[in-house]
Amino acid sequence: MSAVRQLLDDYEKYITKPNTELESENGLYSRYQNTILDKNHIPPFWKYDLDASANPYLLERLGVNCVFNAGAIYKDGKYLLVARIEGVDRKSFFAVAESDKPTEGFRFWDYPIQLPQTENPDTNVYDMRLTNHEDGYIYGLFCTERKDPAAPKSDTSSATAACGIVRTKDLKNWERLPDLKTSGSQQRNVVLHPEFVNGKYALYTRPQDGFIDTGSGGGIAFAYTDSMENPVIGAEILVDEKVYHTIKEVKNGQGPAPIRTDKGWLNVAHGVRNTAAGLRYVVYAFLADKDDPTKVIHRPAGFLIAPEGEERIGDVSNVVFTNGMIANEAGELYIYYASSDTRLHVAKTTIDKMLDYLINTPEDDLFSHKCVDTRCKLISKNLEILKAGL
Ligand code: M1P
Repeated sequence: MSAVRQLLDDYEKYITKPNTELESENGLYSRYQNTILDKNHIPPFWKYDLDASANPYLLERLGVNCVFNAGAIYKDGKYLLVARIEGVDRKSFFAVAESDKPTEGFRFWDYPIQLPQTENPDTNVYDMRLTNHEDGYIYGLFCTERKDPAAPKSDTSSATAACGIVRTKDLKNWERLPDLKTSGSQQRNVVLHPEFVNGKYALYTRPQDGFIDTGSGGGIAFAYTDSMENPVIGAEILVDEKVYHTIKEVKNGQGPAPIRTDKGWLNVAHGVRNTAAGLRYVVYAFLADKDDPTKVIHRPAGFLIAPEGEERIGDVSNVVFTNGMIANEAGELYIYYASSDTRLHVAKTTIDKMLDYLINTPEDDLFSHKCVDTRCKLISKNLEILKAGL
């Protein structure tokens, strides 16, 4: 068999291997044995020059480092992910991967997305959130990163983050809109709400003072714009603030666009805390009022998903991050989460289970002694039940 044939066969075998649901550790969701997307899902013809005369040693010419943080959408019975792919040159870009199934068989379309540019080209782009908006478009909001123009010449690492915007109807033809104009100096993790609110487009924002530090930016906020062709937001209303000694004490950010349920808006986000080993990113959830998405009505304490086992290790270790989830007609919910900025996984649950979790899990008591009181109440209730006999 030729070396090229071998490459193509290995790739085909890898991307079509079945995935196994693992036993749930908490009753709420289950993980899967294999990753959904990683660098081995990249088609060989994106990396190698397959012309034997130009590449006699069959070397990779354009390597890929990792595949992670993916936006997600369910369209015409297909599960579609817009993944963040990072080349070995550190530049991230987007590509669509498609499957008939939510947990396996994702295959990238032949070409990555060739993102139209504004007059101020993006140096780097990442973390697209897809929103199927009631205006009829699918919007993709992502972080566009550029060199900080205010940095001194010798500083070749300071950057600025802003929200780039594209829209499409088919994920093939993308229209670039102007970047979001906000009063704060930087923005990341901006997400479009799927419905008009008070007749306006509504956005989840995450104002931040610096590129990494959110500083005075207090958490996930909510803001309005009259149009997406001229996206300008005014006041940012704090929806879910960062809080001392919680899983979101350093910063947080909206995950995918929230899902409307009969009990309210189901939101999934990421929270970041500090440790001696650096920042730790976890995924958490909250429920907002169905008539007022700015009003959080349930905040279960702690994380929903935290990095486990091999998920802990990667280019940026101790991180799980999500910007994509899909609810299907069967009421199943798939949360696509990446680990350690390296690979993409899926967690499977249902809308009903998530609502039960959101509504009935106690909120964070914020003090150890109060958390112990809450736990003791549960223990004494359970001991009564056990004493009475099962
Ligand atoms: O490295 C972890 C994550 O860091 C950023 O998230 P945040 O803006 O909340 O710090 C993003 O760059 C994200 O892509 C990355 O996964």
